[in-house]
Amino acid sequence: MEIVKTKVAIIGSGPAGLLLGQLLYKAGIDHVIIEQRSAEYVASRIRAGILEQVSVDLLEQAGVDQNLKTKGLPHSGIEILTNGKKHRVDLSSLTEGKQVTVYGQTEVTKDLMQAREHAELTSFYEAEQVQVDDFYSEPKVTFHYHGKDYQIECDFIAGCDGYHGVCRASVPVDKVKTFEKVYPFGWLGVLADVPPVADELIYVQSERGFALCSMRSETRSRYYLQVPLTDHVEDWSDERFWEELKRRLDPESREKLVTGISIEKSIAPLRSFVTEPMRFGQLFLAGDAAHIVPPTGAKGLNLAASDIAYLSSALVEYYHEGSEQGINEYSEKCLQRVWKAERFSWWMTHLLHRFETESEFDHKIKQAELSYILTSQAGQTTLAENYVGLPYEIKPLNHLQPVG
Ligand code: FAS
Ligand code: PHB
Repeated sequence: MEIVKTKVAIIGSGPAGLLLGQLLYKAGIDHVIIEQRSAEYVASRIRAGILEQVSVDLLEQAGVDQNLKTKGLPHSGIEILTNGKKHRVDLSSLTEGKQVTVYGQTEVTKDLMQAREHAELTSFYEAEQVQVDDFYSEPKVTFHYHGKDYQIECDFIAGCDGYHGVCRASVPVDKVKTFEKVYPFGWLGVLADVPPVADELIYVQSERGFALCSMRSETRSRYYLQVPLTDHVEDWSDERFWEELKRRLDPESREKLVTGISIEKSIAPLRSFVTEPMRFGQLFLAGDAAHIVPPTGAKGLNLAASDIAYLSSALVEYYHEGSEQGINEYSEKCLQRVWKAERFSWWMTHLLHRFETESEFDHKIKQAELSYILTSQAGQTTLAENYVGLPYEIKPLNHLQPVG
């Protein structure tokens, strides 16, 4: 058994784990990352596409914003298409100049992995049989790696291992409460090297169901269609996808749409999920390990970032100032922001998707709500301030050294 001692053991090398690792490195705090998949697999995953301003600021503090600054696309508005008519929500004018940045999660992950490799930090990829133990006393992580058994002895474990990870599953059932809502449809996503249909995102509410026109760059587009949970990706040829998307678009967008061969196509289920609390002794859950949102509000990746802002600040405060205040407040502070993002993501999903079991009255009420939101300054402001991201309640991470 190979024994490794460190301060923080991070389980999972997705955006949450990698960002935490980078912020701990900048604060001079020793840590390791243990990941069950290969580095190639992690770097190839295609998921989110929108970064809140606070997430961009955090990536800048982490010293990994070089590509983001040159390749990210700042967006000051979004379009909502309903009843065949597009309505622009001017995010920036409604939020004193805030905006979002279009920059794929895949790129964020690659930038963080590149920084980690450059700093020659310890990561165990393709770790097997990962287990977390004794996180109420003397935390340990055991796993099998390259033919040897390892035991990490640490002060803290950061459970950044996603919805299906081992950390939340290792908490005694009487210590944890979960809240869940599963939606009766999924999102069929297509990535294609074709120019986006518009300069900004178009969220589509149509009688045939929800659609989303997004992008990754000026030459690469990301589109989604609401599909029944019974659908399989094999049911959807590229041609069928593009024809259905056109049916949900307005005439102008239909005319402008450039179609092409999909380079990625998948169906993701939608759920809302929250774990309370998010701290168990010396084990902290962060990102998808603790919560899931339907992607309609573009919050998943951004919530992972805000958890990591709070957790890295708490750990820096503990090791640099000997204070446990941040650690003790971690769960409550995260959950304040998590539940607001859960509400917003549920609300956007409820408003823009077609629910087969919806009564005609409920449908009329939803149409009236959307019409109010799009024609009222107050209504558009509530949408805008949630979409660009609510502020963190956190003091700046002022213990960070410049990255060498
Ligand atoms: P992740 O799931 O990204 O990373 C967890 C890591 O832990 C993985 O690398 C996993 O291999 C590893 N792991 C799991 N179990 C382990 C174990 N036992 N031992 C070691 N490692 C383990 N969000 C949006 O905002 N917009 C979107 O459009 C969007 N689309 C999505 C599509 C899909 C199919 C999915 C699954 C999610 C999508 N999300 C979207 C949400 C997504 O972006 C997450 O919020 C984001 O990946 C969260 O990052 P992490 O918390 O790091 O979790
Ligand atoms: C994406 O580009 O993948 C994306 C954008 C906005 C969303 C969800 C996904 O709300």
